[in-house]
Amino acid sequence: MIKTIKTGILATVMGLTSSAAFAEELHLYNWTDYTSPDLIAKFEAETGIKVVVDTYDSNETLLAKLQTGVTGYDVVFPSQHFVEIMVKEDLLQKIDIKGMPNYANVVAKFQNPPWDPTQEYSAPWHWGSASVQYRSDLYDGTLETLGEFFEPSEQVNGRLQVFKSADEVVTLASLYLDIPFCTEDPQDAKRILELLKGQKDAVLLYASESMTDRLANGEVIMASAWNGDTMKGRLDVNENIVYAFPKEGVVGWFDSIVVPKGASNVEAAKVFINFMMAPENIAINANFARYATAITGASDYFDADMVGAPELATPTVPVVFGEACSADGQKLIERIWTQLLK
Ligand code: N2P
Repeated sequence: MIKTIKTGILATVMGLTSSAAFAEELHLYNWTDYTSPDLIAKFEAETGIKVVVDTYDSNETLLAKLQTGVTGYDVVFPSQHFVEIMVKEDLLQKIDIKGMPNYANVVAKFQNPPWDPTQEYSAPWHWGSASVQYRSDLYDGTLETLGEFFEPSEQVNGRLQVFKSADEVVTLASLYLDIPFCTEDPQDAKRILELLKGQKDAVLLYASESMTDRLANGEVIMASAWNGDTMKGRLDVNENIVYAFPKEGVVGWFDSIVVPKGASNVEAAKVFINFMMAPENIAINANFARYATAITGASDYFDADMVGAPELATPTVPVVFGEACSADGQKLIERIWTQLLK
């Protein structure tokens, strides 16, 4: 191990970045715009492990990939209800997360979370919410209600981007219609589908990537959103991009670090998980992706923009976390989605 670390440090010092310079590799599969290049550089320099990052757009894409069997990925980042689904489907490895030196840094209320009650599979990454964002200089409203998103005004017609994810869209629509998540009632499903079909006429595209670019160039003036991505867009690209906390609420999520079955670099994955539970490391990623953490002391390393950011403020509206649905509930969601996009 000492030899490995030395090799890595030497490689970094000499500016060698080809994989041949590293003794080990780690393949990450993470959401788009969710992995800080500075973080990866620090991890590689400190551990001598070469990191390769590939990206996905939704929990569904990640799940489908894992369901194909061996993927070549060592570490992936599902949201809470998808951790539960993946455990049930036997897609994840048990990892001794609680035995790691940095586990003590996990905020007590986030230890042994409901989706992994003995914390044998998942370590915290970031958490946040899903809602809607808009260009305050191009849109007349303030998104006080989700009705402005699901039953948009003429101004938004053809300038609306919606996530390409049944889970993300159906949960938000359920909040608007006051229908419980994971409903098994076909009448509820019918109401959700009607709402989404009505919205579809105004939708320019369904996609869970590039919302910021399209908002910045004005191609869309309203889009599905995760709070940190909106903050990143506001700071890095256009100051008029606003994250909404509509009165019906926002959808909460908590993303975790897990190791798929079939991963070939499990030891390197463990080093990464322990590394990410150190406050100074997760904070590098928070300063990049603009999301909250579950690690004690991380905020000591936050940059000034993180402090008091409106996107990260505790919302005054309900925050309802997505759940793993029963087979019947899941079937209804899939049926709504297929009918909508056909
Ligand atoms: C990716 C952030 C997505 C997090 N930019 C959604 N759980």
